[in-house]
Amino acid sequence: MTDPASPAPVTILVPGTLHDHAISRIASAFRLLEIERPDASLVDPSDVAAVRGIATFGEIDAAFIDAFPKLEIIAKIGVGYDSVDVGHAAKCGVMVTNTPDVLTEEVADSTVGILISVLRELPKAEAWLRAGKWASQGPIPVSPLTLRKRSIGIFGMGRIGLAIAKRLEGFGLPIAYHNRRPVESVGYAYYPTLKALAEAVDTLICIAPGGPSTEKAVNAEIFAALGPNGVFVNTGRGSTVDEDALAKALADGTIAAAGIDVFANEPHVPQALLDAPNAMLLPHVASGSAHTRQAMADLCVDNLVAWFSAGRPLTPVPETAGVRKR
Ligand code: NAP
Ligand code: 8YV
Repeated sequence: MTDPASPAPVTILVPGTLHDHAISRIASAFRLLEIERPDASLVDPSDVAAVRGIATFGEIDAAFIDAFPKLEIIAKIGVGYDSVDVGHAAKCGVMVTNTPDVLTEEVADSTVGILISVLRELPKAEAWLRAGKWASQGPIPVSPLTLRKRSIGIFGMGRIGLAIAKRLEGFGLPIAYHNRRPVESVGYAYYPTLKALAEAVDTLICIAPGGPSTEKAVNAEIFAALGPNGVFVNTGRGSTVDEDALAKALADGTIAAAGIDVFANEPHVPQALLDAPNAMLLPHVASGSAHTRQAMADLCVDNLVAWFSAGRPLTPVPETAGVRKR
């Protein structure tokens, strides 16, 4: 693709791995420049001034943004964009886009699946069968926990939180939530603090964004409030949880069990969580079906195409919604 205002093909930089479908669409619509990781020294000096867009799955910091004087847009695959220094991008007049909505139902499905798997110990039951214990020892002991009669607390009643709530409402369970502000259109019980929510429920689902405002918000105090019948599920961000406090709460019975899809320092998982038999741990898979990842890849590239052809992306993040094409 060339910009109507300048005849040279637009160069899009991809630092690190990206979805194959996004790569092939970028390569056919733009000039694709790939580097192994977001390190500006890996870009040939003759290409630095050509880079006008970045497409990424991962981290983009202020120094990387500063390295490209003609950078106009960072298109993130994923709805969460805590890995991008969006404040710096906004200050530099660089647009940032994400991929909301197209993954909402998938992530909500996965979250409910994780909750039920944790409660009914489905991974342990499968391991029992595969180890031949069903034949040699008989039925696996019944699961101590159940979804029945649980009360659900959702930390982050946004697009995905609402989709999770609707599903669990269909299971006949009471729903409450915590956000910084109540959502006018929903009738679920609102708690102005996370602690008050944790005290009121026995099942806490975190689907809030990462970043400074939620850093370690789920900590020892919250686990104590959730209590010994408490179950914690996190499909939001790992940075939102004090992982040491979680491991301790699982080990000493402060809470009963957890299902964790996201970690503070991915792909590294704390040993204390790996050692917890009452934790189900997943490698950040909540949006990870071929169908949904392709939709995310398409929206990422559609944002680039819309920016360079019409000067307006489809899904800007709120912090850069006011950035205009120079
Ligand atoms: P969203 O529509 O923006 O919803 C986020 C919700 O969190 C909002 O209701 C917001 O309400 C609340 N929130 C934000 N900061 C908060 C704070 N400091 N304290 C309390 N509540 C806060 O986003 P979404 O599309 O539902 O996505 C949510 C997050 O899910 C993403 O940011 C991402 O981290 C995670 N995610 C994970 C996966 C995965 O694969 N595991 C996949 C997709 C998304 P207020 O602004 O009123 O506080
Ligand atoms: C992605 C996610 O797997 O959308 C998000 O915020 O966490 C997931 O859907 C992740 O963004 C891939 O980088």
